[in-house]
Amino acid sequence: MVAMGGCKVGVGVLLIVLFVMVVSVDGQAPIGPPVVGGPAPTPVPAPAPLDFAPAPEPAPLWPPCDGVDVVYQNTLVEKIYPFLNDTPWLQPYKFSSIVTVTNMGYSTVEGWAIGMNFSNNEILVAADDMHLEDGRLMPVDVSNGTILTQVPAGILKNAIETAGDFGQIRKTFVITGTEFGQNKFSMPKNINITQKGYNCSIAETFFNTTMHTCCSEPNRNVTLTDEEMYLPPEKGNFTITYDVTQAYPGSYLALVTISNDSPWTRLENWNLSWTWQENEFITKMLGATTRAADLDVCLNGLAAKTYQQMDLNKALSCSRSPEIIDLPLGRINDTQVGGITYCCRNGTLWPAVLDPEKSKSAFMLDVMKLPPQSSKINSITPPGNWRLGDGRFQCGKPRRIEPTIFPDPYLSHDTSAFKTWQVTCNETAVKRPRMCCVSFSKYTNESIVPCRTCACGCPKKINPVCDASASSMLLPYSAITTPPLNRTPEILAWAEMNHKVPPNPLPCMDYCGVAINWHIVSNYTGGWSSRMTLFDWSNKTYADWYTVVEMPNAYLGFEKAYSFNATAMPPTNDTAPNTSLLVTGLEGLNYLMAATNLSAGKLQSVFSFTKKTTPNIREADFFPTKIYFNGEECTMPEGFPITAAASMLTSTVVTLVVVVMCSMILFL
Ligand SMILES: *[C@@H]1O[C@H](CO)[C@@H](O)[C@H](O)[C@H]1NC(C)=O
Ligand SMILES: *[C@@H]1O[C@H](CO)[C@@H](O)[C@H](O)[C@H]1NC(C)=O
Ligand SMILES: *[C@@H]1O[C@H](CO)[C@@H](O)[C@H](O)[C@H]1NC(C)=O
Ligand SMILES: *[C@@H]1O[C@H](CO)[C@@H](O)[C@H](O)[C@H]1NC(C)=O
Ligand SMILES: *[C@@H]1O[C@H](CO)[C@@H](O)[C@H](O)[C@H]1NC(C)=O
Ligand SMILES: *[C@@H]1O[C@H](CO)[C@@H](O)[C@H](O)[C@H]1NC(C)=O
Ligand SMILES: *[C@@H]1O[C@H](CO)[C@@H](O)[C@H](O)[C@H]1NC(C)=O
Ligand SMILES: *[C@@H]1O[C@H](CO)[C@@H](O)[C@H](O)[C@H]1NC(C)=O
Ligand SMILES: *[C@@H]1O[C@H](CO)[C@@H](O)[C@H](O)[C@H]1NC(C)=O
Ligand SMILES: *[C@@H]1O[C@H](CO)[C@@H](O)[C@H](O)[C@H]1NC(C)=O
Ligand SMILES: *[C@@H]1O[C@H](CO)[C@@H](O)[C@H](O)[C@H]1NC(C)=O
Ligand SMILES: CC(=O)N[C@H]1CO[C@H](CO)[C@@H](O)[C@@H]1O
Repeated sequence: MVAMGGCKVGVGVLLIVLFVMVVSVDGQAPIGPPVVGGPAPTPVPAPAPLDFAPAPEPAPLWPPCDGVDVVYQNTLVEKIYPFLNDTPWLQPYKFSSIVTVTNMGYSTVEGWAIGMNFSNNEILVAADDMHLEDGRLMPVDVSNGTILTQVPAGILKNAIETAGDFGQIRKTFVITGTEFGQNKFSMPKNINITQKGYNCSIAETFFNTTMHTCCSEPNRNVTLTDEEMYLPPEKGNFTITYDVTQAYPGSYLALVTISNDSPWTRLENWNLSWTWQENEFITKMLGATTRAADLDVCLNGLAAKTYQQMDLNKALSCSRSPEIIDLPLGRINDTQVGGITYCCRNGTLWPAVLDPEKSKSAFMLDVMKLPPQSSKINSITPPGNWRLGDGRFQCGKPRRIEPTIFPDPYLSHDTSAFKTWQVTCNETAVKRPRMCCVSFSKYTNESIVPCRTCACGCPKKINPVCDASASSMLLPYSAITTPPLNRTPEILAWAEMNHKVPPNPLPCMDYCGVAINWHIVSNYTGGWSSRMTLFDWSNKTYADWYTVVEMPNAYLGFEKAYSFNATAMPPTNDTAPNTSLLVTGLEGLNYLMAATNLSAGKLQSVFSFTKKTTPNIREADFFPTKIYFNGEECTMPEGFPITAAASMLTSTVVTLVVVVMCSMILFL
């Protein structure tokens, strides 16, 4: 019995020892690492796995994100006054958290916003430079969730574009707020970004204080700059850029720049109009203004309902298709209405070849958005149906291009527009009446090949009746200073002298405001010279006139102009040869005056050419193929003054004539 009893005790001791051993193993478990195979996370909440080097210890908490990675990390929960010991569920606590958004995808994310769902009656008190997307001001009750966004709209560039520069691909901000009844951890129920097309995983919580989600991109194409979004810029006669420089939830600032890229067109009194696509309206404009305010559109419409706090009587234009005009030169330094680089040109846009400084016009506008667009910072629709000038130009649709970079002269970093669109406008081929014509003459001929009949269009009813389709009749050179409509007696006398029977009715006149005569003054062995005379028969004075004289085969021999400033017209591309002279008035001769008392406003200069560089120059090459006056093409005459007489003269006679003519010209 005793032996048996001793045996029982021995088993009992063994069991106890075993039990103690088991207990001690269990007891160690919470302190040591959980045996799940593989290394364990450290108790310190780890940030997002930003290090792509071979995984060191500790292992990442979540796999690397392939889109936008969002981490919410609660850093502080602290009891604050009043202390409510009897009703702990009403006790207020301060909480503070760090939110980190990192773009780990291929695409650039623009105008992003972050959504957070709270559950403890949170009141948001501060969030660094983040703002509520709905425009409410902090402190604000966010118990039903909230969307925070950067104002002006922020951009998270992609790592590929920036070589992984965290300064550009990541945004970190701290939120601070108050919550009730929860005294350990303050976590939202969910967190994600609201970017259209992105798909966020359900947010997971780690160590009670860190929440993470990964929002994958709409598509994962490898693109350096978003090719689907940005179109290559186009060239046109006029290029307009619409740069959204700053975007806010209900409004945005846009900089509009019109560039004259045409070879020789000058646009005067420009006006620009477009049609808003989402009922936007303009509250303010710098560097330009609108013709009509149309405030009733705002006051009686959606704008008045949406912006009840705003005095809409102060809006600049509520028109759906505002018409925008330039400001006078004197406003350039006026910071109230002007003060924009390239603004206030009195509506004149010069071709860049004549003056690159004056070939651009810019203005800035403050655009208010209306629902449903107004709540979304990222949702910006550029205006459509663009129209420039007087119908001469046809404008295309706005095309999204890569945001414009604005060089910063003071800071080391340039700034970029938030979004940029481009519109090109081309001169239409539609025929308009010309405003100028050209006549040719030559020292060997006494008559002029005059401007064409109805060169600038004929009025419907002309008294006395004339023939609008007949060829124009030769003029004696002396008639060139007679007003075109008074030339009939001279034309008839000249016809009689030359034994020609004039047609009945006579051909009509040219009806051009500006007539240009190209006269060959001399032709000798080594060179030749010509004289260009501009006549203004209209009542309009042309300030800062310019002409383009196209002479493809004579251009190379050009030496100098005496009273005008003639320079090479830059060719349209690098491979095209120079063919034209750009002619402007020298100081004091830059006004082509209106006609007075039956005499024309007149300017003239002699041009000299050498034959050295153009040995094979033919007779017709002495005359321009085209002339443009102030960018407008002139009607050329029907033929050249060609006579056999010239070739019969001996070169000594020619030289003599040259000397005589040249001295005459000097005294003209
Ligand atoms: C939250 O939603 C409820 C139900 O829709 C509503 O009654 C309450 O006013 C909302 N609270 C806030 C602060 O918006
Ligand atoms: C973000 O969360 C809200 C509510 O939790 C949900 O309605 C929305 O679809 C989510 N967005 C994305 C992109 O997952
Ligand atoms: C880019 O992604 C879209 C949608 O996933 C797909 O349709 C398209 O073919 C892709 N393009 C390239 C170049 O891979
Ligand atoms: C308009 O642009 C086209 C091509 O850009 C050019 O060939 C043409 O000469 C331009 N016309 C004028 C009048 O500027
Ligand atoms: C504007 O200011 C600039 C520089 O201060 C000055 O040169 C220019 O004459 C001013 N223009 C006008 C129209 O006041
Ligand atoms: C501005 O343009 C208007 C209209 O074309 C013109 O009458 C005025 O003389 C111009 N002013 C200046 C300073 O050029
Ligand atoms: C203007 O001309 C350019 C070049 O010829 C072309 O690329 C552009 O699409 C044209 N724009 C319009 C509005 O026709
Ligand atoms: C200039 O002439 C045009 C027609 O040729 C006329 O309509 C206009 O009234 C005239 N202007 C002045 C100021 O005389
Ligand atoms: C002539 O015109 C050219 C180009 O427009 C300009 O650079 C130059 O200064 C002018 N010369 C004179 C004497 O006005
Ligand atoms: C350059 O201009 C010439 C003449 O206008 C044209 O024939 C040629 O095709 C142009 N070359 C290019 C590369 O645009
Ligand atoms: C200029 O003179 C040459 C002979 O020296 C002749 O061949 C040529 O046709 C003349 N040109 C004109 C426009 O008279
Ligand atoms: C202190 C505290 O509430 N800790 C919790 C952290 O989260 C785990 C689950 O992941 C809970 O079991 C703990 O109670």
